[in-house]
Amino acid sequence: MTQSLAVDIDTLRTACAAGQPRHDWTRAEIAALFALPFNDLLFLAQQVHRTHFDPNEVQVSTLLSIKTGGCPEDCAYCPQSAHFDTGVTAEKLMDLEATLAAARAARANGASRFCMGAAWRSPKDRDLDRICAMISGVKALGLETCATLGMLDADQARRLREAGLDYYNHNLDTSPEYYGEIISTRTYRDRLDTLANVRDAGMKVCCGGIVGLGEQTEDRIGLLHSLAILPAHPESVPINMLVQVEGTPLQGTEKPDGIEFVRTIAVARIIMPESMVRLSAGREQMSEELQALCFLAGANSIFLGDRLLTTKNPDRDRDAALFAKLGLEPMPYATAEQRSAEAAE
Ligand code: SAM
Ligand code: DTB
Ligand code: SF4
Repeated sequence: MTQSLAVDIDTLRTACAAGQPRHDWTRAEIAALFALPFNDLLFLAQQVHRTHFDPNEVQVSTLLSIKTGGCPEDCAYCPQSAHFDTGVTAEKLMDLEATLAAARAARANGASRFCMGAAWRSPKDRDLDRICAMISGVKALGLETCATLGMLDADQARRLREAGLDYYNHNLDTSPEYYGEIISTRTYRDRLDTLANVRDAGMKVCCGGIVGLGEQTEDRIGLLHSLAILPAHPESVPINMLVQVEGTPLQGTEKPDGIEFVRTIAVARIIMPESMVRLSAGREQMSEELQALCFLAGANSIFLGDRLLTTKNPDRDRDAALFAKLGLEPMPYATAEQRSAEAAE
């Protein structure tokens, strides 16, 4: 018997609404979700969201650039690449005390997770001692730890895990087909290999992508498909809206439609029902209404604090006002920790 490639959307909707994770998604199914009438898509995303999460809680992470600029990679979106003149100057790895002071401030401001980012292709073994000390120090403050340091081999991943690293962020960014248009200094396979090393070392995965790279809907489908067919769904899925930075090749790229962005969030929520979906970079440029639609579509995590790595994020007062208007609460640390423990079982 030949199998039909056509997707029966009513059957798919009924199956999705139950909120059970699957790893055998086809691109055709994901495309069918993208093509749903907007109201139907958001309703389905809310149904799925409510099977696993309190719809009024948002997990809050704070980001710190511990090693800024001078990166040898050529990611066309990134202000930290040494290939482009963006005005970001290369700095050395931050010292331990300054990092811990930033983590204490983040905790005081309600963050449950502290994410340390470095503009590296991959960490040098000589830097890992200080990185491991930072991780242990942040963990001792009672925060979840996350790092994004570029590619890792199996041994580096193991060392980070032993130091207490909970999450590793490593994005696929876009579809496998479009990847080569954006980055030439590494491959999709390299990214998947690092993700496997992170998993094998026992860490949780934070992996997502960017909307606004000049990609087509097909590439957003390809990105979400690559994430959803991983052996385990990433526990965190950051969806970034490109922050356009003067000097990068993508400066001036046509901005994607906000509704397309919301659709991307909603489909991520539906196909990875147990993951935290992070409304990540780009909030500074978004209206309150667009952010509210993203939360309605199932986003339940943000970066809080007036800086991302090198670009602006909304300041705390603006986010506090938005949370108050929408009746949102920061996810208590205990809940975030408990969810992480459950996911690890
Ligand atoms: N160098 C490491 C790496 O690439 O994995 C870690 C830091 S890198 C800045 C982390 C992620 O930030 C990238 O994978 C990309 O998804 C996101 N990013 C970088 N520049 C961005 C921009 N201008 N707008 C939106 N997201 C961006
Ligand atoms: C992610 O997906 N987005 C964050 C975090 N992971 C490391 C980084 C956004 C960077 C935006 C550009 C900048 O501030 O330099
Ligand atoms: Fe380097 Fe990461 Fe920026 Fe790419 S995204 S240039 S790897 S810091």
